[in-house]
Amino acid sequence: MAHLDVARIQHDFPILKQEVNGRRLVYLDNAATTQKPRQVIDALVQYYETTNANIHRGIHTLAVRATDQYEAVRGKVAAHIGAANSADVVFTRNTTESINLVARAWGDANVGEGDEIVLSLMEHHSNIVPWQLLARRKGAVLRYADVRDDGTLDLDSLRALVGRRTRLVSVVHMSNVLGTINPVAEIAAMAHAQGALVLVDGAQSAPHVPLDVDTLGCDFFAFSAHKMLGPTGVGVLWAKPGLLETMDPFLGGGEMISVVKPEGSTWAQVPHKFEAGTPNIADVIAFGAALDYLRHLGMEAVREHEKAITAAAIEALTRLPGVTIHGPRNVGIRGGAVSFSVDGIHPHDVSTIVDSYGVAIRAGHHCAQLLMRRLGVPATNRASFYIYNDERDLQTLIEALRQAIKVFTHDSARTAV
Ligand code: C6P
Repeated sequence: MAHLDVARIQHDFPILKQEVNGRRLVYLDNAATTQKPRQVIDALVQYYETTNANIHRGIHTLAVRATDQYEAVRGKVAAHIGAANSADVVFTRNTTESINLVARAWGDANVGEGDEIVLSLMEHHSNIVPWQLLARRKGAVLRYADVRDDGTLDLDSLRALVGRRTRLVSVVHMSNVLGTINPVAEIAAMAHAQGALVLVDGAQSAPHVPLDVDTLGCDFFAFSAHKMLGPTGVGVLWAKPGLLETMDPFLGGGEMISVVKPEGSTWAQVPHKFEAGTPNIADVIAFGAALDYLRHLGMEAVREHEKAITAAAIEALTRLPGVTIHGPRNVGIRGGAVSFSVDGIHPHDVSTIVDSYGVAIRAGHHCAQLLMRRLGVPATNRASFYIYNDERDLQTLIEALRQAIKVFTHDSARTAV
């Protein structure tokens, strides 16, 4: 795992210095949200101590400074995803809001009765429920592509669903449960051949893999700052050049208008048309520090580090008795969210026991109930890795799991007697 200087990175994360339950904190719930480096925390404090002002309104010095800093982050976001034009980047609250924005502002105008939206069974609820609401409003139909037993998306099933009535194909780039990275470019070509647009839920890919929206070929790309070292409360929606201009606003109010008259209003230029009201200025600016941090590390190095630790995790978990991994084994087609079940132990119990060793993992349905049903499990455990996790973290997890298995095997043997 020589791709990143992990010891140095760990030093940047104040939260990792603490003990939890008397043990060194091992934070392996990065798919839920990542920790924040000192640089991001400092950016927040510095903004409030030196700059705080509302943006795009005042012409006083602080207002101009805040506006410049906020707008500069739009450019950093564009660079992170390989977008040519920062005006195609809209700030939202999170991935969920970005997808809802598309469902309302694009969906209401472009999806009608009997039209179809194609999703997959590995979607997060954020990429299901907004489309269910749209389908209910419009009388549209949702179709779900299957997931193969090996945790990859069944492309044949997807191909069979995409047709003349398809208006949108909306898929996750990297599954938050299986870790699977979907072949988005291939899916986009398939959808475009039928005249459908493509939304990619990049909540789990934007933090972990080098991105280029042109190469992905999608029309919309959505993600959250808090899963990539940034603060909570900031999301991104990117749209292909020209697309936002064709869409109606999502929310109405200040900031998003050009002229307001009693009989109606005209809209501000994009992206401001989609940023109604005072935005989350401080957190967007601190997100800029997170993007700087990742740029300095290099996303190629981030990806290589995660491939190495994920491969080691899969190997170590496979060797534990009674552990089943859900998702592909090949780290070339997957990221670092590793879900697993332990025979005879409820995921919540596993999580509670490893927590007593200072290890934070997630247990539950991971907001992916359709996938849980497809996997035939009510819930899973999930360890998810990031730039500050190392071999020692992995060994602590494995040791804690070994103890959990021992406790439960011992207990059930006692009960049987
Ligand atoms: N997944 C997890 O623990 P928000 O909450 O809007 O920032 O992100 C939603 C979201 C959308 N798509 C995918 C693929 C995601 O993983 C998430 C968030 C977290 O897996 C919280 S449920």
